[in-house]
Amino acid sequence: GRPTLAVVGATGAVGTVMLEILSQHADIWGEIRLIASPRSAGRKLAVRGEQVEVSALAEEVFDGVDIAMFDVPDEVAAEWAPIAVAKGAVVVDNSGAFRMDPDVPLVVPEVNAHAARRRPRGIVATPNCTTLSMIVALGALHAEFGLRELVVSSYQAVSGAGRAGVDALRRQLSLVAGTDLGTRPGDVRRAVGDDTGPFPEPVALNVVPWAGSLREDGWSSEEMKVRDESRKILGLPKLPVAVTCVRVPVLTTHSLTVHARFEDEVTVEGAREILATAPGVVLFDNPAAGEFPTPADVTGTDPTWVGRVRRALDDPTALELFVCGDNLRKGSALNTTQIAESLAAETR
Ligand code: 11C
Repeated sequence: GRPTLAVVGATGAVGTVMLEILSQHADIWGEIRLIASPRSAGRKLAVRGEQVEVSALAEEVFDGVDIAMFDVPDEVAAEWAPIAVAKGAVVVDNSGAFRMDPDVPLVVPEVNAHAARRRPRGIVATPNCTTLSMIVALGALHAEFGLRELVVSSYQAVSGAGRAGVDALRRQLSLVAGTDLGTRPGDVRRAVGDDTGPFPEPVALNVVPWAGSLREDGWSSEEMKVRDESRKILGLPKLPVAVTCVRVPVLTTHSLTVHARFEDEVTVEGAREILATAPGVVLFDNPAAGEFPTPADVTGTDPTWVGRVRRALDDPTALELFVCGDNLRKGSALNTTQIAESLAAETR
């Protein structure tokens, strides 16, 4: 029979998109079991056109499960993924708990699908949404040109911080809408008030150079993830990576500016050819016609969109790119689902 799938964290921002994607790929799974915190147990959610009741996370919900997709906080994944594995499931985990474990592959199917085969802990990890929003395009360029260095800035959507992030921006937008706020010192901050949700500063009418928690020497956890995860996925453990992560008032779709340096001289024509043909990448780059990717167009789509492809003016081995990816689709739910579906194909 067809394999049984568990979706752990089914009610979150990413879980919701997982259920949409599962509904579009209806013929892969037998039973789909929805699991969430006890707070959400008993709720009914639509998947494949049917209402399915959400079960509370507990050992017995993994009985008979072949594959479990997890989208829960790190500490919940750290505790419960091994329990699901002990019950016989393979876990595809979207948290940060296992990504850098040498015995857990960190997989982006377009870049390193083969890595999923060696999974001694029974867990396959899927990267952070910021890493994922650029890595398919960079993987394609790396395969051809050999990546030597990355310098990246992100423009991250609030849904990266889940429903709480979306709620915070919506609430703040309603507080500043239709005003002339933004012209006097501190006026946006006063209008938004002290409750800035999961962000350290107001995010409406603002740009916040921070995501995640404080790490050593002033780096943020999000910046360290982009560096560590990119190195692991690309198999370049010493790749120099400089990252600045920035939150912007966008609901969905992370954007990044990328300066990528390669082994030898590159041409824009060569890069465009690779990007135009790489699976999972859309080249949308015609500034003369006003064509470059923006979150307004990218949201709700699957690929990584690339525009503004230029050769660095002062370094013939480097390219400048602007990249956008839907952080809830390829950035998390879609990548997780793709991995789970390839594992399902193995079990047949
Ligand atoms: C954000 N990328 O946009 C983060 C959230 O390691 O999966 C995802 C954190 C993670 O806030």
